[in-house]
Order: sequence, then structure tokens, then C-alpha cells
Amino acid sequence: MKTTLSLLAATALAFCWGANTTYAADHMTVGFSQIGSESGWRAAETTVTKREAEKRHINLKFSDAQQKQENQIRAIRSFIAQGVDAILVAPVVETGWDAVLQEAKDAKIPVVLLDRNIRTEKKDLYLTAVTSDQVHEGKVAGDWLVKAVGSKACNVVELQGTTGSSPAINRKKGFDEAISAAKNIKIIRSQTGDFTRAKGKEVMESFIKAENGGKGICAVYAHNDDMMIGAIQAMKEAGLKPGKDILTISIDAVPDIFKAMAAGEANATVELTPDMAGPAFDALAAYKAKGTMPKPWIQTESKLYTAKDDPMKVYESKKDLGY
Ligand code: GYE
Repeated sequence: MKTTLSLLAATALAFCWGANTTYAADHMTVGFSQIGSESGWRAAETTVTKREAEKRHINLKFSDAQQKQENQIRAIRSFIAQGVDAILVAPVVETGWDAVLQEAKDAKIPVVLLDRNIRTEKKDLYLTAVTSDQVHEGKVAGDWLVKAVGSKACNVVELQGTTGSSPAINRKKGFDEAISAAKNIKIIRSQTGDFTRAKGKEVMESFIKAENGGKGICAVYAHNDDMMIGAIQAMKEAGLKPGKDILTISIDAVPDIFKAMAAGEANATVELTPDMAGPAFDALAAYKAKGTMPKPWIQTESKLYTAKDDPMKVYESKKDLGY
């Protein structure tokens, strides 16, 4: 009974997306609304997306929104007007997408979300989302810190990602859950560094100033490595020893965090692959060619790396991953 129902639902969904239209699986024209290049990871995602499109003979129309949602919405409308075959969106924040994604749906243009999610009541506004489990990433980070500090009292400062973005919301949630049972670990300051090195450095400077020159800080949790790299700079300029006096845990596993680990200035990171476009293009090709409905969420892996994992070897290996 269940199978029939899900088959019916899939067919209905496929129909409303116009899967009955025949498309050439390759030589698709795909519009990509990218957030910007706020971090090394985001730049790598763009590189990989362009490379994967080329490999698949996909005509990619790329738009850089410079971190602004209104630029993303404008780009999506332009893609719709151009009659592209599909649209990729990395949504800068979770909300405010219903209207423009409804326009894409009405134009029978499938949308795939990359690396971030949206919050909407209407579940059929996108074909699938290719993202990591960001709550899990925060939990992996928190679990590492709980193990690293043992029963020692530990005051943590947190550098949050972009306000209102799914990774910032979810990575905070997961980390808070992981440390909730450890009464000796407390987040004493938490502020957005907007996923950038510059803002991460600036906010960390203010934390150091507010916490007796950093003496009150036992660890930094940053929602991405780029903010951590900025924070490491701030700690060193204040005469502190990041990775030693103050533990560091962040997310993305970009090459430069492994260089910091090799120098004894960083402790751990949770890996996020920059290759979200490969699975997205594969799902789109199957959908266009055969009407195959992908799973609503294509989840990417999250692996913990620490300074014990031969950081320079990992650093070298990152060159093939779009960095
Ligand atoms: O961690 C960060 C980028 O959306 C999960 O965005 C992505 C995050 C990533 O700015 O480096």
C-alpha cells in the first residue's frame, strides 16, 4: 500500500515538475546562484561546481550574490526568464525563498539546494538538497572538546556563522547538545563572524579584550575554519598560544587549518566536502532523462581530523579537491 502511495506521490511530483517533458540529460543549461566567496570552502565549492559542469558538458550560468539574498533572488528570476533547464542555489539564509522558488516551480524548472537549507512550509519547492548534517557537525565538534578537556573547567568562546543561515543555526544546536551534559564546559561569549577570516579575527580580538587578555578562555569553537584562522591570528597578536593555551575546534577542513595544526596552532576540524555539485548534477541528469525522483536530502559526510592525523599529508591531498 505504502509503495503504491509513494509511487503515486512521486509521479504526481514528477508531473508537476514537468518530468514528462523530454530533455537531453547532458548539454543542460543550469543556473547557479552562489552566495559569494566569503570563505576558502565557498571558493572551492565554486571551483568544483564549474569543473563538474564542464565534465558533464553542462552549460553553467554562474551568479555571485556578494552575500546578499536579494541578489540571489534576482539571479534566480533571471535564470527563469532565460528558460534554463535547472537551477542550483546555495541559500545564504533559511527564510524568504517561497515566492521565487514558486516561480521556478510554475516555470517547471527544478531547483537543487547546495550546502545550506531553506525553511518553508511547502516541501515541493525544490527537487533535493545536497548538504551535510550540520547539527551532527556541531555535535562532532562538541564531543571532541568534551573529550579533550576531561573534567577541567573550560570557558568557550563561539564564532557563529552568518546569522539566519542553516549552518549557523544547526552547528550551534549540535555543539550545545554535545556539551550540555558537561557541567565543566560553558560558552561564555558567542557572536557571528559571518564565516570570514577578517570578521573572525575582529570578534576574537573583542573576546580577548573582554576576557582579561584571553586568560579566561580555554577554547574557541568556530562554525568554519576561516573564522578560526582569523581568530588564531588575533590570539597570536595578543601573545597567546592557540592550540596550546587555548584549544581550537572548527568545521570545513580547508587546507590552511591543517597548516595551522602542523604548526601546533590548531587542534581539530570537521570535514565538509566542497563537492556538492557532483551529486546535484547526477540527480538532475537522472531526473531529466528518466524522471527519477531523487531523495529529498542527499547527505554528505562529516569526518573529524585532529593534529594527530598527519596534517601536512591531508593539506597536500586537498589540492585535488578544488582548493
Ligand atoms: O561551512 C562556510 C561557508 O554553507 C556549510 O558556508 C556552508 C558554509 C561553510 O561560508 O565556510
